[in-house]
Amino acid sequence: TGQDVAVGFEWGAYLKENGYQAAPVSCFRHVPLFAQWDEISVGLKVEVLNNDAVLPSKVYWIASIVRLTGRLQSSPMRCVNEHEGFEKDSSHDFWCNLGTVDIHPIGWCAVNGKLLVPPQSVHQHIKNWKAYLMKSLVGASTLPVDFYLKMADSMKYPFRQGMRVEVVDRTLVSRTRSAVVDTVIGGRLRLLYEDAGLEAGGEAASDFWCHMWSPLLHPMGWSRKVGHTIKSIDRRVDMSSHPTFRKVYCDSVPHLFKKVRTVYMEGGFFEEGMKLEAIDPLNLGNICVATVRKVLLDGYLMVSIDGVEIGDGSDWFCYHASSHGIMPTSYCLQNKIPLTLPPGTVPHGTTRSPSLGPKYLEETGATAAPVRLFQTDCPGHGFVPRMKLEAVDLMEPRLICVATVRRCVGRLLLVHFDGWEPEFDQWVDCQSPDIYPVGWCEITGYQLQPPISEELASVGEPPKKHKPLGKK
Ligand code: MLZ
Repeated sequence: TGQDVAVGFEWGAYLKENGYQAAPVSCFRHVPLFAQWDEISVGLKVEVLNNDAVLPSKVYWIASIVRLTGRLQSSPMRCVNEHEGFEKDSSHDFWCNLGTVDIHPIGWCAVNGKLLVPPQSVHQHIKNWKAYLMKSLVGASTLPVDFYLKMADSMKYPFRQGMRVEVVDRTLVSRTRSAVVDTVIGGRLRLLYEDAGLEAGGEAASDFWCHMWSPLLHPMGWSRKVGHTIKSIDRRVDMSSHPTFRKVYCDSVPHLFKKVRTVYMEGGFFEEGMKLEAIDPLNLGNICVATVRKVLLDGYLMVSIDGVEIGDGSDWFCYHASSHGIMPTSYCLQNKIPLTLPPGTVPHGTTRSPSLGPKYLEETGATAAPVRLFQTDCPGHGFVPRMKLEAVDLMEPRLICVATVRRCVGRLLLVHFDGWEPEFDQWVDCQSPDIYPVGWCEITGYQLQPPISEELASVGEPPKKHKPLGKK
């Protein structure tokens, strides 16, 4: 379920030892704490679990935020704290995740009958620590009292086990398939296809993970409404002994889903045969020459990657006209991104070139899709190359991995997975719901995939490029 490998990974040490910067929480709209990040600043004092005490019950001590790796310095849900009494000595600083439970506003211990006890090492060199504490708390600011209440609210999600949705078929990306929500973690859904079949142990034979705001996810009835192909449910497959299917389940309603931007299809829209550049849905690190194959309703398009098509339409992929995964034909050239060209159009041995060139259009007798049809807005997003984050490996979307922003081009980010070959890199939109700040997995209880260790990477085969959407 994505939670099966228990490997400890410490972001604090990883950032500190390597001098890495993490992308601030303020870059991620879809995460808990985003709305509250403004209320946190260096100098705030908090009550935090004291691990340096030999007492049978949990005790707390005051710490102040000395480095917020958020907007101020650089990491998100984590901050460096120093326990009061250690001001001159940074060796006692520690990283902690503001989203985890054992940090509280000043006053919390008093209200909840908990003890404030100084760490043993502080005790030794401060005689009257009560007086010391009183002095240091005068005029100090702390977390807003409703900080965790608001955070908990922002972590309530409208999807429930048993809700039915339509989602891309991981075995055939040109069609959707109906699925049932099995698990919801941090807004991410584990979906079971309704006719996936069961393994010997009773577990569903095939699942799919995506964020509830993923463009791959739709309400029931969407495919028929826009004219997208949907796999008809194989009624012979009996899933009824699976706990998720034993629930009385209901169709999810459209308002739970991310709205797509309204596009006006009248007065000149995408047309079949028009050329464009598109992120290859099966190799997300490649931006390729592509063709509009079919115009569906509500602004959706079926797009294919030139030169590698199977020919039966099974590799066409649905992009909305407002998607940032499709760009005008000059995009890569203008942005110095190597464009992946159809095999055969470039000298042997090269697959990428700065541009498609007018010759290709001429030879194929095609027209380029007009630039005005593409979404070209670029909000200031705050990401810069080298920032660390947690990112979904969209080819195996149950995996959330330690990652780095490698390039920023307009609103697109090239995300690299630490320790993996560059072939695993993926282009994502800066507002993608599949990227998270450092500490997100810890808050939501999701297993984070650490960088593959150098030891492993140097033994035997280098990691192989994986197969389309989820094949191991
Ligand atoms: N089955 C794949 C997993 C790759 C996961 C990489 N994530 C960045 C492989 O081992 O190739």
